[in-house]
Amino acid sequence: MSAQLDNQAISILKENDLGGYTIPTKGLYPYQWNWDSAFVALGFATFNMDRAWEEIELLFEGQWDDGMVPHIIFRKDDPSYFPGPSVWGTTNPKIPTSGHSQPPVAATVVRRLFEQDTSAAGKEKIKSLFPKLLAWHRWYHTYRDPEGHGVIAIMHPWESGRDNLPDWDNAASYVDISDIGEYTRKDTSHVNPEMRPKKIDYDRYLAIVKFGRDNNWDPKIVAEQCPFFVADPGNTFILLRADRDLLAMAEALGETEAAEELKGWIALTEKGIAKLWNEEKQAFCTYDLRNDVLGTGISSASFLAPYAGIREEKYINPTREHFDRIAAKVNYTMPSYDPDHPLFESMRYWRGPVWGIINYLIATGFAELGDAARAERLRTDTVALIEKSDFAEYFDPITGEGAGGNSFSWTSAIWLTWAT
Ligand code: 2M8
Repeated sequence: MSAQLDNQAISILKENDLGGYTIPTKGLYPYQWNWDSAFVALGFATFNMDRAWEEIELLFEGQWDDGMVPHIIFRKDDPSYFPGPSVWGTTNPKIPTSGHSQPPVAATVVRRLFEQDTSAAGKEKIKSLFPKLLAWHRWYHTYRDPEGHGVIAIMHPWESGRDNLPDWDNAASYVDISDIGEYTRKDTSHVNPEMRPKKIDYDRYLAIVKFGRDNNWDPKIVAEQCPFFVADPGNTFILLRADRDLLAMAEALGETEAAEELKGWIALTEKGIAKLWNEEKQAFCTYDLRNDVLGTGISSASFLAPYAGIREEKYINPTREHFDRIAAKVNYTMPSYDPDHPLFESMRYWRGPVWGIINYLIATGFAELGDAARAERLRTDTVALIEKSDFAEYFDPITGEGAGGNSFSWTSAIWLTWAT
């Protein structure tokens, strides 16, 4: 079974390879996505290291002058996806891109490639990628944490990568949707609409894109005025982890000034996460910085504290308890949203389904904590899901049914690098 699935996963990555960069899946997502490409690089690294580096290098071709690495790189216009480059209206001189970022997993991936590839060429790759990664992290800390709270905000649900998470609903309800005009979605022609965000979500997504476009995607204006600006435990923990990985690379490269800058960000975030801790829920939640509201929902990102290197028992013990509560409730961990919450929906995208990449991140954290049992539960559940339902985009945590797109790149990559 395993060898057959290995071959299938390799074939999917090759089929979705459009020449140096990989699309998440045909039809539904025909462009290069930011964190998808980072995970895909881990998959390629299991059988073709050069191709793994290339995936990351092509992602950074889309980097903006201010350091931001966009969430989509539009290498050629494809009418099967909405919203395409003309809706974003960005002015990046190099390649058309979207106007905001996505979870910064790339530095963590690059560190792994660097450790795997001990060749002289590997050293050259990292030397050229290091300043680009550092600039991106600096952009995040400057513009998505403008007041220095030590937590990272998103300006659009898409920036979290967890698009229709119930935790965005309240903050997004303040976004004025009266001026968005007519539009036609494409996603619901590829996938059952029951597995996708609702119309009200898309109305709000487009209103925020309009805000960005009207303000030339200026990150300073975004920080001051964007109608949606919510601190995300996902991006905060992922960046904290990535800062630590970048610090390890800075030390290996003798980049002392950068190392000091990274240490400052790490110290700030280690303290800042207290702002996301909901004492009553005993969990890490979102924080709506525009409206000053601490969220109450527990999502899969609430379990990323170990991955971020957080070790305080006051955080870790309740995190384990929530894990066990949820694990007892579903057949397959980790649902993207708390199954005890009234807004949980087992098949609707980021409101309940299991995502292989998130399982991989959470399990990495638990394993590093020495918590092999919980890490292994995540891995064996992921294996069981893929064996049952193939390389789907996401899975129902109760039935194990696959959902969204199929022949999905990051599910294949996660299989190759971790689950198999
Ligand atoms: C999903 O998001 C895109 C927008 O970025 C979409 O639905 O159109 C999310 O799952 C996101 O995390 C992912 O990177 C992207 C491509 O797989 O699809």
